[in-house]
Order: sequence, then structure tokens, then C-alpha cells
Amino acid sequence: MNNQKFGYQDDNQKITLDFATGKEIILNIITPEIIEVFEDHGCATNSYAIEGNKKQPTDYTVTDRGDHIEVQTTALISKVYPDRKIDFYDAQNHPLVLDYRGERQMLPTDMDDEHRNTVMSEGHAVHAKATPDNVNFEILKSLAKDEVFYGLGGKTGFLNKRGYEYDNWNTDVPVLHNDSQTHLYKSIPVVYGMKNGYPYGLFFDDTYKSHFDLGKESDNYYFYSAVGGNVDYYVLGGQTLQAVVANYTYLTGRTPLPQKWMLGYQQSRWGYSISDTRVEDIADKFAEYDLPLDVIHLDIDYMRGYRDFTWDTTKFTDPKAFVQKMRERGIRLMPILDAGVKVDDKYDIYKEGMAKGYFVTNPDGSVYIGSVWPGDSVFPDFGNPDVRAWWAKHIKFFADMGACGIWNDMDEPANFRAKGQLPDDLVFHNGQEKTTHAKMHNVFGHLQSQAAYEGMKAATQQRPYIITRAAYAGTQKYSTVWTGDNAAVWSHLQLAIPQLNGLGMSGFAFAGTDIGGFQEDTTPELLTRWVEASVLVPLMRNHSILGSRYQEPWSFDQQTLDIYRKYLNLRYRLIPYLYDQFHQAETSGLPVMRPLVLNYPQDRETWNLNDQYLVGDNILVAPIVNQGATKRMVYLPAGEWVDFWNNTEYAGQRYVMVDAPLDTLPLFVRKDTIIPWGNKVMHVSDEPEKMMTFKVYGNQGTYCHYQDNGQDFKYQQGEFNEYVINVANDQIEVRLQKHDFKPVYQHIVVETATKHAEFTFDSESDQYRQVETN
Ligand code: MIG
Repeated sequence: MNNQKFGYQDDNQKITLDFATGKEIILNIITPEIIEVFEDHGCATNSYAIEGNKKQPTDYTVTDRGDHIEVQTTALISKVYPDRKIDFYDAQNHPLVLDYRGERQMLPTDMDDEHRNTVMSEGHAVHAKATPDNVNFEILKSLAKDEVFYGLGGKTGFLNKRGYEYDNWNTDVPVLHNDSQTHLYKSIPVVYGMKNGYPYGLFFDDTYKSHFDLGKESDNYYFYSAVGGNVDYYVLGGQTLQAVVANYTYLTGRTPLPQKWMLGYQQSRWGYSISDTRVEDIADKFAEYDLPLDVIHLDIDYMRGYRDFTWDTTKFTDPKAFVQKMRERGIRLMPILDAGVKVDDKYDIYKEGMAKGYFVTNPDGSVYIGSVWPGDSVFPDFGNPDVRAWWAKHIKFFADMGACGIWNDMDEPANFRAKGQLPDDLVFHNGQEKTTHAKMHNVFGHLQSQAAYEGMKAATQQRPYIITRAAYAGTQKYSTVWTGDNAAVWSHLQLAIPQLNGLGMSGFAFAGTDIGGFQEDTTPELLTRWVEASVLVPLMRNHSILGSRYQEPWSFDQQTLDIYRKYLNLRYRLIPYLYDQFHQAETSGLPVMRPLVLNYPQDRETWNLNDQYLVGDNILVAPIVNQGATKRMVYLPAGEWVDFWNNTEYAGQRYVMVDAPLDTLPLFVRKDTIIPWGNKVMHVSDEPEKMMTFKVYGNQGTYCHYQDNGQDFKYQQGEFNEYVINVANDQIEVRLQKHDFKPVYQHIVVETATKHAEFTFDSESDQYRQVETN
């Protein structure tokens, strides 16, 4: 080295690089495919996204190449230069993530102060530009001509994020979500790229407000900046885009297997919970109209004056008995819980929290008072582990009531004062240390969800059902998510697909949108197309705002009701398939619902497909998302595909035009695939199913089907069954490959295009006997 100061120390997968100027940079080798880049800016280094030690013993070399230092694993090569630039390549030397050698060229603006005021006086928004002087650091990476971007959680816009800028700052956005909103309720700072077709990921583990510009400002670079925190990002490698996503979920955690009924249909509306009779009326209507249902959600009205952990007994005479009564009808109740706690000296939660110092304070030490539904409200300091334990303990109130889970809302946190936010300088805990709201804001919902998850788990020993609106990277370990207050407009049905695919790529295998649209008045056609589009969306919930036109399945005409019922029935038939996918997702770390690019990254046609999705590898959904459309173009990727409705076979890697009258969702199954086909039911039962059907699409196939008790954690001790169905050369085989969950299907039916084969369980041999074929 000609420059003496440029050098490194190598300490057990941690390579510390020294430069002539500036701070040291640490390359931390987590696995062969994951390298962390760290530069200390004096901030706490604990992570809320990554739990436990993810570092695996990894072979690597560090070599001084004269003009640069090279750190190499079997999968990644990083080259560090004396001018502090770092470049990452895959093992074949394909460039993945290269520092940009140049300065930012801000977009020209013709705006001066005077004109800014003129423009704003009419009500136009004038966005502040991200500039180097209002952030702590910027990281610029070079951009290739064909580079595409995915991920970032549930941001607005299309699937491919190239050409847009985004912020990470959890925000309640009660107005129409459109492409110009750079941030909504969640901040998931992971971005996946493909450079010349080679995949990589970048995860910036920083909870402070941050910004991505993914080729909006320039065709030559993209950049990330943040207003606080350390430079701390992970370069994710992997042979395929799937491997890169799996590396991200390895780091931040995987969506746990849900209870099976969570995959059932759910009905919600702000206003149902004004009384037990109103809720019961909804349940009655589902029965009357022969519509399956698993959960009714209770919005804020069930509470006593919007106080958390209370139930208004003037509206619900005996809440516990009521929950039980509904449960006996096969319906579970899911209460909402808000972040803000009512200021009220006669309210135990407030009193306890005040006495223990559990609420967020102003810099002068006084408790900060904001405003939410209950009026003056205080905010739990969820960064303090004692506060989480306290909150978790109170969650038992709902568990004892028999509630099926917790729906966390307003946990950005939202505030009706201070422009909808909490002030940046409020005092929070980060573990035992004190810090500010600016640091803890983006993990508020994450930590509230963690507390709810832990409280429910301790109280019930079952897999908790938590839904949250706000989230950070890693929240998927604790909670499912919905995309917040969408609206009953066609553009939001269109938005739902890239949004949910983006969430899936960002670790959230369990997500959904408000079917029908939350705000504004839906139409029969929009509602119909929305329920069709959601038939395989993991979280299937219809929800709407108080005062909007009713959008229960029976709210319109007979045709709307009949089509709605058709898709709810289809959903329940496919729950075993979805459940199998969730079981796989927990080990693979891949989403259940996914964009085609995740499975076919080599096929450029998939790079910008916004209106289709895959469920696992074998089902392709291509919903109608335009008013009046009764046909659409569907892209079928490589392989052969079978039309679910009429068995027409198509060769893939081409577009096909398909008919889609109002009652038809274009749906395709990969040829030579077996799909489990559940029984026709009105609710997911607590009792194990006695029979299962498997349908063969094409002429052959093999499938492994998973079964457990659908409720608790015993499956983690191996208490589950695996059935292998094999169809080849006209032979049909059913094999119980693993039998550690006691109940088994007594009957199994396998249906091919021409045959119907029945099997019964023989307990003596612990296997199936074919009893009939026709
Ligand atoms: O908009 O609790 O996103 O699902 O119905 C006000 C009332 C607050 C926002 C949630 C929405 C819920 C509503 N809440």
C-alpha cells in the first residue's frame, strides 16, 4: 500500500478498514451471502429488525490487491478502495452494488420563495427536495441502464420502483393513496435490485427518517439518505432473486405459521361494534345468505369512551358471554386496540402507566399529551421493555374474554395534534437508555405488535393473531398487516396487487387490503372484482368506514351476492393450499402471494407486471382491475398452464387473451400440478377434517400436503402429518409420509381429468387403501 493509513484489521469475520481520512468502515460477514457495512455515527447499535445472532461461521479471505482490499466469500466479493468506495460483486464478478463515483446532480428547479408561495396559495403541494444539508449521510450507488427495483414494503405506485423516490416515516394518510405519496403507514427499508439481471438486496437498518431515490434524480445513480442513526446496511446476495429474499427474511425473521382459521373470510366495518345486537345481525346475515365467515372485527365503538382494554357494557351486556356465543356459531371476534391511552384519573391503565412512568415525556420530563379518539391521550413508551411487558400483561383481558386476537391501529403513532405526529424531541426509551421520538417513531407499531403478540401467546399458548397498520422491518414475526385506509376507487384495486406483492417481497407473507375499499362508496362491480382479486390474498377482509355505503356481500343485487358467495366458497376450498404455502413460507422465507418476477426473474416480461400474482409456484391469479372490462390479457410465464374454470391448456411465455365476464376471475394452474381441495364449510373448524380431496391439473404430478392442529405451537415439536400424493402413468398413490399429529383424514379422494379415486385410512398399516376408482 502506498498510502500507509489505508489498511485493515481482520477479526473473526469482522474486517475493520482504516482510511487516510474519515471514519473506519466495518465489513461484517454474517453469512457467505450477507455482508453488513457499518460506519459509526455515535448512535446506539441495537437492531429492532434483527433478533439474535445471525452470524454463521463463514469461510472468507481478505487480500491486499495493491490498489484495493478485497474481501471474498463463496458468494460475494467486496472491493474497498482508499477513497472509501466499496463495490460488491457476485462470485462470478458480476457487479451488484457499486459506490457511485461522482456527486449528486440535483434536479433543476425554477422555484424561488416568491413563486413557492404563489404555487402554494392555490393549494398545490410543494415538496421539499432531499438535499445533502438536511440529512446525516447519503449513500450513492451506481445505477445501470436496465436496473429494476422491488421491495420497500407497501409503498404506493407500481411494482417496479425504479424512477421514484420514497420516504421511510410511518404516517397515517387518511387521504387518497396515490403514486405521489412517498410514505404511508409502514417503513420497511429493504430494496431489491437486478443489475444486468443479477439480483441483490440492500437492507438499511436505520429507524430514523430516511429517503430512497431509486433513479428519479438521475439515470446514473440511486441513493439512500437518513436524518440520524449509523450507516448500517446489509448487502444481500444469492444466486436468484428468491435466494436474496430468503436472505432478507433469514435476517429479519419469517412470517410464522398462522392458525388455520386466520385464512378464513373476515368481515369488518367501523360501526358494527356499536352493540352486540348489531354484530349478531351481521353474523345472522352471513348465515341467512349462506356465506362462509370466520371473523368479525370490532372497531373502536365497543370500548368505553375509546379507553383501551375496556368494553362498554351498555352496548355489550355481557361481552364474555357474547364472544362465547359467537364462538359457538363458529365466528371469532377481533377487537381493535389503539396506541393512545385516555387521560383520565379514574381509568386504571392511565393511572398505572402514570404511576410507573410508562408514558412518553416532553424533554422537560412532563408527560406528553396528544389527542386521539378518547380526547387527551398519552402514549406508551414501547421502547422500554418494562412497558411492553406491562402492555402484554393487559392483553390478557382480551384473551380471557375469548377475543381471537388484537387489531392494532393508529400505531404510527397518529396524533390529532402537532400535524398528525408526535414531536421529534419527545423522550422515549431504547432499551435501558433514553432517546428521542425521532429514533423510535418507526418502530412504535413494531414494538406495540411485539407486546400484543407476546401477551396473547402467554395467555393462550396459541399462535397469536395480531394485525397492525404501522410496521418496521421484522414486524412480520409478530403481526400480519393491512394496507390501511384505502378507498373504494378502481385505482386502489389496481394498487392492491403491487402493494401486497411489495409487502410479500419485504417479509410480510401475511397481508391484505380492505376489500371493497375503506373510504368512499363502493359499487357492486368494484366490490365484485375486489373479492375476486382477493380470493388468494392471505388476509381476506372486507372493511369500510362509518358513513360510507354498506358493502356487505348482500348490500347490492342478487348477482353481486351470488358472485361474492362463489368466491368465498372457492376461498375455503383453497385454504388447505394456502395453509400448505404458509407452512412452506415459514421455512423458505418466501412470500405466499408473490409477483411473477420472483419466480421468473430471467423473463423480462415479468419485470413490470402489475396486475397479476402467483400463489406459491402453481397458481396464477390475473384479476380484472378495470371498470367494465370483461376480457383481459394475461401473461403466462414459461411452462404450460391450465385454465382453472374450463381446463383449457396454454403454452406459457406468451400473452393470452381470456374472457372474464363479471363472475369470472382469470385463474390458472401450472400443468401437472396437484392442488388440495378442501371441503365445503361455513367456518374453519377446530376439529380436524375427516376428508380431503386432491385435484390433478394435467396428467401427472406430485404434492406434499401438510396437516397439524391448526392452532398452537406443537407442530414445532414435530406434531404434524405429511401426505404425499403421486400421480404418474395412470397410477395414483397416496402415502402418509409422516404421522405425528394423531388425527388423519379417514378418506382421501384424488380427482384427475378422467378418474375419481377414493382411499380410506387403514389404521393397522398406518397407510391408505384404494377402495374405488371410476
Ligand atoms: O380512521 O378505528 O385504518 O381501519 O376503521 C380512523 C377507526 C381510525 C383507522 C383504521 C381503520 C379504522 C379506523 N381507524
